[in-house]
Amino acid sequence: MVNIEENDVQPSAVQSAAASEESHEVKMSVKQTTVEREAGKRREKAHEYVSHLPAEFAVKEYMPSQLSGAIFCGHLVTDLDSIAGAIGAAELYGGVAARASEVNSETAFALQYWGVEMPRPVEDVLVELPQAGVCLVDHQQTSQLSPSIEVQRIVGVIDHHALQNATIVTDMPIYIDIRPWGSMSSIITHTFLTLRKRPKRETAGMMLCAILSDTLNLQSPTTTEWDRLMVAVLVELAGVADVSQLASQQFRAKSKELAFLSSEQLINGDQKIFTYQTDSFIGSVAFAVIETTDDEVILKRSGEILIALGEDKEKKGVSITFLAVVNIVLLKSTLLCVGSSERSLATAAFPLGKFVHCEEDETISSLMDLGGLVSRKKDFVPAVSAAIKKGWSAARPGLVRASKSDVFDLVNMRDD
Ligand SMILES: [Mn+2]
Repeated sequence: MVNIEENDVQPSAVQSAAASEESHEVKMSVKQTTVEREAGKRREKAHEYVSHLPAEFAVKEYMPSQLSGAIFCGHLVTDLDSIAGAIGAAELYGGVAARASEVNSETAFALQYWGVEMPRPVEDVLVELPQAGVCLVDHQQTSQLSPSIEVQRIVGVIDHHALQNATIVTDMPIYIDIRPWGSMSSIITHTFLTLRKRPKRETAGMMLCAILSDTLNLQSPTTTEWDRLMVAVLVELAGVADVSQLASQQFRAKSKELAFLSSEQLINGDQKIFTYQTDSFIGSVAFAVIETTDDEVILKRSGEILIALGEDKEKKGVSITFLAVVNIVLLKSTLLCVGSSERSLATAAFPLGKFVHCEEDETISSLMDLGGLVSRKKDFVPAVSAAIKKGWSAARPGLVRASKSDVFDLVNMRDD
């Protein structure tokens, strides 16, 4: 039984490990990155876990039999956590990894870096294995589910997202493992450890990259102690000498493709829609996020992107549309507000936000500097929801101002 406590790293051991390491370090003045520091602090603990893994696998803990031989598949508009998690879970439980869409440039980088074969499209795998069940990874909402997957075939869910009212509904009990951690790949890594199984080096590498991606190098507010510990474990299992270098290569790969994307593709790469019903506001808020190492490249195109945002808003019939450009190195964000409703809601939601000059758009301020807010799940959507809860109302005909603004009901609110 692996028993992990959140604060059981001995301070003295940390200091002496750090001291002996520094004495062998040539560049002593180099400032440690968050990942280096956090992984370094947990190196001994991670080594302890890894060194206790037996050479041969023996089943001692619960092994869900329905996942054996299953197809593991992540969400639509797939990302690295969905792909790495599917690969890790397929290896762990003995099944086949599949993908719900084409992969992004960050995922392609990780697959190439670790020499891992691209999972095949889920549509093909479902036909080839007509008897196999499906285990959803990194999602459980019907809106993120590949339309090729029949709900009756779902035998499991491994995820780290909120359960809201678009969650799948099944006739039979299924295997569920949902934990409030920063990355689904952290859950799979932890299960490898509790089942005393060692992932292949390249699988460990994929899961490491996925945790770095989902937690923005362990710096996102969604990061938990478990994510930090699993990163340290995977650094050892994958034999990564310089995790910061790997992270920066990966984040560069992630940003590279953005330059070639149209405004429409940028908006739809990672957009989620939240529906609200309060006394003062009934409607939906689309919230798109672009994570990049170079936000200037995107912000230079803000005029063109704002026009596309307006068209996208009309096409989807949403009340409000936001796009946040997140600099994942400097950990700061800029919010694009397409119209007066957006500016009004942004002002209510982000009182510390500052409207900044936009060259393309001199008459109205459309860009808001959000400072150090970076997470849709923890920063952006809670602030927007709170403003709506407090009685913010869209200045639009057909919407009645609240008489009782404290009555608040969220309908179909989705999360990262
Ligand atoms: Mn994820």
